[in-house]
Amino acid sequence: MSELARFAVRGVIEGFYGTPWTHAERLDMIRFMSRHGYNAYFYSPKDDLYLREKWMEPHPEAAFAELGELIRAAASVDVQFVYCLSPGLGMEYANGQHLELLLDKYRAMYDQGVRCFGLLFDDIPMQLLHLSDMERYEHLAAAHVDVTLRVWEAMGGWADAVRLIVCPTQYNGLGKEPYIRHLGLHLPKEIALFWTGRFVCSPFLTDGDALRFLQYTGHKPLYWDNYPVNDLAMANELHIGPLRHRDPDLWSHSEGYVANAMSRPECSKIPLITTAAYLRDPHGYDPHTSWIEAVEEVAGPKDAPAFMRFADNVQSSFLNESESPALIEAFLRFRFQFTQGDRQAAVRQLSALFVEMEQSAEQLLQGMSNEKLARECRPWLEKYRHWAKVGRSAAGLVEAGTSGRTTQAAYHLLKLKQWLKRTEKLPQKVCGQVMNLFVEAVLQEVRKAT
Ligand code: LTM
Repeated sequence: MSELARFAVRGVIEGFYGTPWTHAERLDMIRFMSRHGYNAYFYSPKDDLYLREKWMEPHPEAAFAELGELIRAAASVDVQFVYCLSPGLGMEYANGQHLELLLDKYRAMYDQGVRCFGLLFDDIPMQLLHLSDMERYEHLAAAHVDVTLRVWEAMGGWADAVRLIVCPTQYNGLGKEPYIRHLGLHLPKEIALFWTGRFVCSPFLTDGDALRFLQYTGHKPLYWDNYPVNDLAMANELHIGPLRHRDPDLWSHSEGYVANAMSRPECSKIPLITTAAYLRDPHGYDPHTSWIEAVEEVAGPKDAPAFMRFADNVQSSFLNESESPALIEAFLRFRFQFTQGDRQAAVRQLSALFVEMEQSAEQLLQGMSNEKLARECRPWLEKYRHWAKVGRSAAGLVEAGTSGRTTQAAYHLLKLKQWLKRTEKLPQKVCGQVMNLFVEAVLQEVRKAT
């Protein structure tokens, strides 16, 4: 790896909607991040009311004390603690008192040792909301520039130098949209701009797009990558697959890279380890190799093989369309052998596949050494176990059907339908459509035969 091929900011943002991490989870995550070469933790859980809806109010005493502890813990392992506020839902940008309240809130954290701040305007309406603002500003971008510059100016008067990062309301696209262009062209380069790439969840982040963003806005983007986050519409997906499709020279065209994590911190560690590998050596990064290493580390050596079998069926996301690749391969082998070769051997292998699937699910559900990982994955592991039951019934049906044992075949058919009904009620995304398609093919054969 070249010494220079390195992202300046290598961050994780607690920036999701949903249950925020606990204090203990944050402390653990900060130590984990430091071990893996991350250098910035962004505190911005959408559901901490005191960052967003109640941004004007001070944090309750206990929460404030915990934030202090986090700031010190981060500093002790060379991780920058970035304190982010999202005032856009209630702030009158033209209101001097509101600005004072915002600065007071930042200042309280500065006094605790924070030297890097986020001013986040994501997920608010694109229009000005208050009459006073409509009278003073031409549009939302003008208001955001004004308030950012006033915050920046005030921070400039503090004894120590600080860094300010802004998340624009329009944080994805090409960079040439009027709002983001106005923001970029009116804010000094020292103020970094978050950008999620072309989309909210961008399947690809490319050098070309980063260069165009610079050209349009005058700023290199600071990537806010919405992976592995799985909030809102993605809540049934478990994003434990490896990071993919981020160009290897992005580090030189950006201010840095920040991964938005899942509300499940232990699960997040798997993709975050792969992301750390990418950030460390973007040219040498191999998603699959890094993924195996990550599972080994988080699940532990005893459970890693079973966990890998499970994980293969929950890796699909906007980064990776491939569903259950190992299962697909096994089904293709089965079909070939069943139609062209030794039918009995084909059925035996199919049965063994589902027995192993069920055993893996049981092992992970009942006795994983990383209990926290098991707890966080439980709904997906349950669905995986259900699919194994469906598969076992299907294999039993094929086996009995091909050897002419009709009573047993009828029994397995009944079981298959029962398990299928139960499985389809579980909303978690496991195996995508692969198991459904397999079962449909089996049922079609049954229909033909009867
Ligand atoms: O992406 C940004 C800048 N903001 C929000 C995040 O808080 C949220 O976690 C992601 C994923 O749903 N999408 C957003 O719009």
